[in-house]
Amino acid sequence: MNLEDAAKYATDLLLTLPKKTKIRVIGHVDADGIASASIIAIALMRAGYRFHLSIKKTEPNLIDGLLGEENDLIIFVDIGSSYLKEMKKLESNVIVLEHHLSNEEVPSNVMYVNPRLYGLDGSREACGASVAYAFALAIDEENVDLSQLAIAGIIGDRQNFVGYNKKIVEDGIGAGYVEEREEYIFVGRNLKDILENSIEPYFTGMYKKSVSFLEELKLMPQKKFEELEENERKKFLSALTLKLIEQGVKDIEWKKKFYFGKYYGNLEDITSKLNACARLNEAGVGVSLCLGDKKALEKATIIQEKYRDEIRKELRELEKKEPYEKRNFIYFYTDKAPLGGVLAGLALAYIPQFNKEKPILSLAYNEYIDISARASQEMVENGVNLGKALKEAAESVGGIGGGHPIAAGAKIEKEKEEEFLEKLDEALER
Ligand SMILES: [Mn+2]
Repeated sequence: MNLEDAAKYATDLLLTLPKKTKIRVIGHVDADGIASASIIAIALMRAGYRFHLSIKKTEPNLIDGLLGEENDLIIFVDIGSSYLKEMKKLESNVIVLEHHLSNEEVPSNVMYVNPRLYGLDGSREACGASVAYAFALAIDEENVDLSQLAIAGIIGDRQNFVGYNKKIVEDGIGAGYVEEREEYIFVGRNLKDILENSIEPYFTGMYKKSVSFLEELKLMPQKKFEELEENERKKFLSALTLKLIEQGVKDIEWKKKFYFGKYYGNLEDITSKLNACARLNEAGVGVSLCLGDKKALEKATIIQEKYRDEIRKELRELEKKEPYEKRNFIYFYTDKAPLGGVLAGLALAYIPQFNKEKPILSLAYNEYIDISARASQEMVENGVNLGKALKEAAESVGGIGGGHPIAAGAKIEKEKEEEFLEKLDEALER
């Protein structure tokens, strides 16, 4: 059996139900989760079903929260792998469309569709939105336009366009809904804005000296990137390359392959909007955006700007800080828990004193300590597995943890901080 067959079986379960059926959809609160849930929502609407959709965090009482509801079918998408056993408690049939790892037994009321069961790498070759797309396509081949949203999910989870994900792009392009274009990453922005506000890449110190930087190059700050003469563009990009090399950045790319969706425009930008909506507790706006609501697009643009402002503000603070260092990782504290992972990744990539060729952790004090960890691709290739290490270290001090080799998280009691950091150092040593 392959992923498509499994998706087909799952849709058989759905399509035997009458249209009046009460269907519950639960998605995960990130860009992939919102894209996934939206794909399911659109496919259900088109098939004439009514449903109730929520975007949820991974939280201990998620299943208990559904017990009082009367549902005929519950569809979990991009979430659910860690609740399989508990789903026995649900009285309805359940379809789980997932790509996260699980070792739990699947109860008899649950149909579990996960690319990992069919020889695909669930961290690179298929994400939640990919599985949702397979499901939507099995309902009706006309749903091929939803490849646009699937691509947003793939970008959101930073997966590759290989395996099943490759098929999705080919579907989208083949049906005329997706276009691939190589473009400079700075198109549409003026030079001052690029220097001061770009996040990927992030230029350290530039918020104070962008104008003098451009004066030295004899370039007009307000000129748009695409208005530069060829020699000016070369001059600008070589100066920026030099700047990033000074920051210790390894992967420098000024041109990139972008996917454009017929309904959505630049899908990387849509992903960034969905991500901002997820992080700033506005997942509903993200879903409406995917459903094609024009007002939601305006709102999401504002949310995206707000989110980027917050990140830049925090990065400017981090520039002034020194991280703490253990043998096998470095760490820093932040009071912005939802931004922890993003900040760790960006600091690792762009802020010199945070790039010690070791994994990096952010610690945020709440009721508990929320921990986010990031590694580079290179570290993962050399054997680092943050998901495994954080799970082991967190569980050894009574907390929870897990994730992917390159990005993971944990939650521990405040008084366990030192012990956790020691255990993690040991786990990463191995
Ligand atoms: Mn996902």
